[in-house]
Parts: sequence; structure tokens; C-alpha cells
Amino acid sequence: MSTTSFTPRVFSGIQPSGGLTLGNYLGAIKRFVDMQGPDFETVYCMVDLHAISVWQDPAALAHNTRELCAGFIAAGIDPEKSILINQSQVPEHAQLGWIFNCVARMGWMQRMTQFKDKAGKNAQNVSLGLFGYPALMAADILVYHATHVPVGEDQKQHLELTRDIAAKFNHDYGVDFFPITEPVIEGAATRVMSLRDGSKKMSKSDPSDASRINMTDDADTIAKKIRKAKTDPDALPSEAKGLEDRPEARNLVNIYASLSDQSVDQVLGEVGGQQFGTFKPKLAELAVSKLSPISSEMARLMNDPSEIDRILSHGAARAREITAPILRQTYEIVGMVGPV
Ligand code: AQP
Repeated sequence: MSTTSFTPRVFSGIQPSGGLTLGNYLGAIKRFVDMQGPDFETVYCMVDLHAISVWQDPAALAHNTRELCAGFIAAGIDPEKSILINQSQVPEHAQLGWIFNCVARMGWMQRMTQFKDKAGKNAQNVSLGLFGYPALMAADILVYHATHVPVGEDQKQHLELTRDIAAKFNHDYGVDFFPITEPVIEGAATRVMSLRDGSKKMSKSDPSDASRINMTDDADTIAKKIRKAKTDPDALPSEAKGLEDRPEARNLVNIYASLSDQSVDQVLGEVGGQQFGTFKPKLAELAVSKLSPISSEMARLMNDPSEIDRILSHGAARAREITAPILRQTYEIVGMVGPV
């Protein structure tokens, strides 16, 4: 079943597994803000249940969840226009997650590259939750009958799995119940790379702080990290084709394009021929001008954590108006005897 007969609804989430990075902002949150409006109902989530698939210090998890919520709001998510939640306050996510554990096949899960990357050589010692992560992610999305999911490039395979789970559930039970969700992977920065290694994704859990720009970094730190970012000795090309074998240069140009809402070709039209000594300060100035207002607003919101908690409980109550009936119908389809 396509998405056409469903209410247009957006769902996406971010793990409170560290501080927000520029990758999260450009690949996800900026897109979340763009999609907030009359065309969609929007639900944005701090996926705390996912975060504990690797060890999280409890106090840090609670802090990071509130800070992430502050980041969403500071970046432009309006908690009245969008439903803003943390996953653990909406129990239907985990309940549908169990049903999907019983729909997804081991072979499908074993193909997930993010698990292979994160588990590495340590696969026998990582949690079962890390392996099952994509089935819970499918539940996060489908418990809202979400039709569109804005994400960065790294989540593409998990969204294909979400579609496979929806299709198998519909087929096995002979229903047209779950939508086949559309991934929305758009913009110049769908995969922001590490500032130290152009072959690695910028990530909040990278041990090197110099590899990423954190949304809470101050202006000097941002400028220093960009100045020290790995590059090559050549000048910038005038067309995107000239960036093909230059991952670090391409990354910085993509970041510039995304922050300034331009295409890569437009940016290269402006900066083509420049050396990094000229381009990097320009990028740093742009990054500071876009990120500083967000980080100061985050700090302001973090002064009142009880207001953040209130926003999250209000979001959960609104979310459950959608998720409780969908879970109830799912249980009926599956044959679970319910209360009378
Ligand atoms: N580098 C990135 N470029 C573009 N998009 C990115 N996203 C993450 N990193 C980049 C997008 O942000 C959303 C939330 O991601 P997540 O925090 O749930 O998980 P992740 O993709 O595993 O992000 P991290 O920063 O790498 O977290 P850790 O280090 O905890 O694993 C997703 O839409 C993702 O695509």
C-alpha cells in the first residue's frame, strides 16, 4: 500500500547519546524545521530507548535528552506546531517494537551496515538492543502511520527495512494497515563527514572532539576546529565535478552550501579558485553566524529544565492520542485478546 491514503505525517528522531553535532543539525534538524507547516503533521522524538543500546550514564542521558529537546526548539521546532517527545514516555513505541521483532527476519537484520560498523570486531559483546535497533526504529515510525521520514544518508538502509517490515506485516496478516513510508534524504549535507577524516561520518560519539562541531561549541572553538580541519593543498574548483576525489574539500563545501541554503555549484561559483586559507575563515564566520543564535537559545532553555520536562509530557499526551489506537488495532489484527 502506498502512502496516499494516509494522513501526511512526518516522524523522525535523534538519539540523546551525546551532544548535538553539526551533522545532526544539517542532516536532520534543519530538515525537520523545513517540514513543519501546513503540509504535514510533524512528530519529532528524542529516542532515549535507542540510546541505551550502548551504555549511557543515567545522569548524562537525562541531561542529553533535555539538551536535545532544547536544541530542537532553539533550531525552530515549535512544540505547539509539532509533537515533541522522548520515546520512553510513549510506551506504544516499545510495544510495537516487540511485534516487529517477530516480523523482521534475522537475515534482514544481519545485513544492516550500521550494526556492523558499530559492533565492529566486538559483535559478541554488544547488546541485543543494538542488533534489534532497526526493528524498534520501524516501530517508532509506523506507530504513527508516518508517511515521510527526513533523515541523513546513513539511515537509508534502516528506512528500507522499515518498508520491508510494513510490507511483510501487511502481507502476512492480509491487511493494508501500515503505510510504506517515504524516506526524505535531501539537501547538500545529507552526510556531513568528520573534520579529521573525510571518509568517516561526523558523529557525536567519535572519541575525537576535533572531528565534529558541537551545537554548544562557542565561536572561538568553531573557528579553531574549522581552521584545523583536514584539507588538501589545492585551490577550490569552480564546479562540483572537481570535488569528486577530494572528500575533505567536498565536505567543507557541502557544509557551506547547506548553511547558506545554496547549491554546491552556486557556492563554487562564488569561492572557486580560492585557497583554504581564504575559504576556511569564510566558512567559520558563516557557521558561527548560523549556530551561535541556536546555541545561546539552547543555553537559555536549559536554565529551566522543568519547562522542558513539561513540554515533553505535553508532547507524550498528544502523541498517545495517535499511537494508542494504532497499537490497539495492531493487536487486534495480530489476535491479541484485549480488555472488555
Ligand atoms: N554526519 C551526519 N551527516 C548528516 N546527517 C547525520 N545524522 C547523524 N549524523 C549525521 C542524522 O541525524 C539523525 C539522528 O541520528 P542519531 O543521533 O539518531 O544517530 P546516528 O546517525 O548514529 O548519529 P551519530 O551522531 O553518529 O550518533 P552516535 O555517535 O551516537 O551513533 C539521523 O537522521 C541521521 O541520519
